[in-house]
Amino acid sequence: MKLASLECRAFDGPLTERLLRDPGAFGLGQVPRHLSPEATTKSVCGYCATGCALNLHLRDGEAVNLSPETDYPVNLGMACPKGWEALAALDADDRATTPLYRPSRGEALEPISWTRAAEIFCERMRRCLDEHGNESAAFLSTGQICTEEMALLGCFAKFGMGMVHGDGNTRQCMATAVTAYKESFGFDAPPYTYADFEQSDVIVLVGSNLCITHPILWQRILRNQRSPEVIAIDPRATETASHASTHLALRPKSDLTLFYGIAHLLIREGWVDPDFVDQHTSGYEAFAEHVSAFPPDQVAAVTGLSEGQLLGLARSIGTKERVSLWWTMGVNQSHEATRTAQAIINLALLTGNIGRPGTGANSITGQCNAMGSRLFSNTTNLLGGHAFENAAHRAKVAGLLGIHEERLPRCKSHAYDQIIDGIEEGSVRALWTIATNSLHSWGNRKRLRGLLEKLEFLVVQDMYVSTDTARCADLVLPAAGWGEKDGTFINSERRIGVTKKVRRAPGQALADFQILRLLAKTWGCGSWIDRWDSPESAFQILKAVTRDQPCEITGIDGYRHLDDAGGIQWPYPDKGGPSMDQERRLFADGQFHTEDHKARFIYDRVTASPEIVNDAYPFILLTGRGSSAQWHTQTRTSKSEILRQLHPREAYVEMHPEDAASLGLDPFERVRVSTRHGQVEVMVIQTPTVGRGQVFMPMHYPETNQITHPSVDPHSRQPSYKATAVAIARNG
Ligand SMILES: Nc1nc2c(c(=O)[nH]1)N[C@H]1C(S)=C(S)[C@@H](COP(=O)(O)OP(=O)(O)OC[C@H]3O[C@@H](n4cnc5c(=O)[nH]c(N)nc54)[C@H](O)[C@@H]3O)O[C@H]1N2
Ligand SMILES: Nc1nc2c(c(=O)[nH]1)N[C@H]1C(S)=C(S)[C@@H](COP(=O)(O)OP(=O)(O)OC[C@H]3O[C@@H](n4cnc5c(=O)[nH]c(N)nc54)[C@H](O)[C@@H]3O)O[C@H]1N2
Ligand code: SF4
Ligand SMILES: [Mo]
Repeated sequence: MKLASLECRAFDGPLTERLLRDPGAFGLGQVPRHLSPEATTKSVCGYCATGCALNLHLRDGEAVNLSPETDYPVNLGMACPKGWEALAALDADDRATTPLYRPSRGEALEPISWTRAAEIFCERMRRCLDEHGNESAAFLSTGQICTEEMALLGCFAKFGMGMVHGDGNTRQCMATAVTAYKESFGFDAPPYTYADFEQSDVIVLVGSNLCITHPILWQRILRNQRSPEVIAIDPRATETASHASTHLALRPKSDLTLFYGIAHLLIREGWVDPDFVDQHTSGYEAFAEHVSAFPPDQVAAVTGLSEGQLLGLARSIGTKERVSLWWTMGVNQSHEATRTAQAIINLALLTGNIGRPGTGANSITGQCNAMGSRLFSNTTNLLGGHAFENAAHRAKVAGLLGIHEERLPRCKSHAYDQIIDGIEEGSVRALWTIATNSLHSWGNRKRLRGLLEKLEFLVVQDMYVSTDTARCADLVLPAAGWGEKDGTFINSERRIGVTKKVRRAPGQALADFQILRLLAKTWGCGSWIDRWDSPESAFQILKAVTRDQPCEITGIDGYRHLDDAGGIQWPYPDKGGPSMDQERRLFADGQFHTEDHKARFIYDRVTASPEIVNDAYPFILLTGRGSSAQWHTQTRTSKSEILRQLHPREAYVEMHPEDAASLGLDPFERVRVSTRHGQVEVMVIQTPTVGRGQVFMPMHYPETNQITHPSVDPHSRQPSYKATAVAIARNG
């Protein structure tokens, strides 16, 4: 098959492709001639989890320009538009430059000093916790700050302040993959390395629009010399699907049935790897029995795919030597997300596609440090992938941190949705958000706005004062952003890389690490905090915590080692391991992290989506990313003139032309999109890339989450953002 690059989409494709190929045409990548090579430093990008290394070109110690690093195993000299424009987010009029406080509701935010801000934070949080108990204050953090920062946040909030509940935006993003891996493999361990994209014969992308969400990983697929078959499973004909060899446009939320049906066919046709199943898995017999109830005719009726398409997919997965299965938000954000992710894992287990080059059941991560938050945020897991519920784990972590064991909670936090519900019920009275813009990114915004207003105390720690959430805050803590601080990120393939300070933060803005230290000192946490005196000393503490864990990194000396090695994938124990190569995958020995070292087949009954389509709400609304140039709630990407050229300015809904015709809609007409949760007015774009009966809205515009709702998967509690029943009507 000949793989083309991305060029299909009116807004995004051609310009992005040009930018990837010829950044100079956009005025990018021009290294000022007077700069010597010594004035360049390497730093990992702070947007997506691909984890590209960028060279920052410095003048008088401040970055003036950047270009992608050629000698880094991730991006090999490439960067996507956001990476190229990473510095643009730093120079903006709406940067938060001083702490701000709202003495009482209805009054304006007023500038205050850091000393006063820390005092107010501590006084009000302490009063809340003292009067209403440890569950009355909570934090919501992120996958977009450095590992050292998120670890310090979790330690200070939980062990210092005594909070029980803290979660992050990673709940909206990766919770499903975490839960699925933990149950199936015994540890949250995405097994792959990016080289697997280049070494597969078959690449199955499920609910992943790689071309625009991880453009550099798509470029890695283009480098595959084995003429791979690329199969995109997505209800929409996305940029990725239109460049794949095969696009399977299944009905939204029919993935679980599809994958049980494929397992049925693999078993029926004898396309399983009996040795692998026998030696390295448990639960096969019962799983085979379960999927016997998913014959192709029934699966075809549910998914909308033909029996021929089902057999074709099964044949590709079952008969080719190296098959890798990748998934992202089309899977993770669903009402039965965890079981769907595990149904994908089951296909890899059935066919022995794990631990070899070009294979794997591979969750692709979203944010630059979502992987760091999975292991070190102290929310669902205790630091280092430990369990709050496990007494031996608590003793180990407390001992290494120099904290009394009794200060460690014995249960994991409430999830994001439970924290929000807690505000409604009155059990949560104070909330601290760090590097997440909840009021834009969480579903059913109208309800959330009311709840944020109901809080007694809302603290927002962000780079900008203008975010939807910051505007509601009682206290704004101004944060330095990517490029203005040091630390590490962990990318999708478990590679730890260093990100560096190449700019001074504006005004009095401080790195999150420094903000947290100031708050912890003011709180009076005790002497343990003294050891967290710099990001690199924090890294040394975290290293020690990982000993004897599957994610052990005791063999990494420090930042210099990481930089020289081109990043290092976990595990990297000081006692060495089976492979210490630059590109490493897990489970080559077939030994998983469960008690019997076998991976588990996990399955369940198929359930109906909670959002029912009916005459009043006849369309299914899918949401997701709209272009490679837009990042989430756009607080950062909207600052770049170049990125703004690469996407539509205002919110829009994509609709199939025949559906639009049946409603009598004109091209680009403004329409009313209503759901059971709210209504908005946006422009309609007619395109056959969405199926009949479906519509699509990118999440980057505030309108989208005014009408979605965060119903969650029961196992991961990750919201199902990609299936809301909607009605579309002419405006007026
Ligand atoms: N440019 C850009 N890149 C980003 C981000 C960004 O904001 N902008 N965000 C980053 C983050 S945090 C994340 S998590 C990733 C997300 O990366 P992706 O998951 O690739 O992005 P999405 O567009 O959210 O969703 C992917 C696809 O899921 C499909 N989908 C919807 N419902 C279903 C379904 O029922 N079944 C299947 N099989 N597919 C379905 C959608 O049509 C969509 O094309 O991107 C990361 N990269
Ligand atoms: N409908 C719908 N909703 C979705 C999704 C979807 O597909 N559909 N996807 C979900 C997913 S996968 C994700 S990951 C979330 C993302 O949702 P959010 O996390 O809310 O999105 P961002 O815009 O990335 O917000 C990050 C915030 O942190 C600030 N910031 C950036 N760097 C720093 C820093 O270093 N320090 C501090 N303190 N602040 C910083 C930014 O200015 C910004 O306000 O959205 C989710 N919401
Ligand atoms: S692909 Fe991701 S990590 Fe690489 S430059 Fe783009 S945003 Fe940055
Ligand atoms: Mo995400």
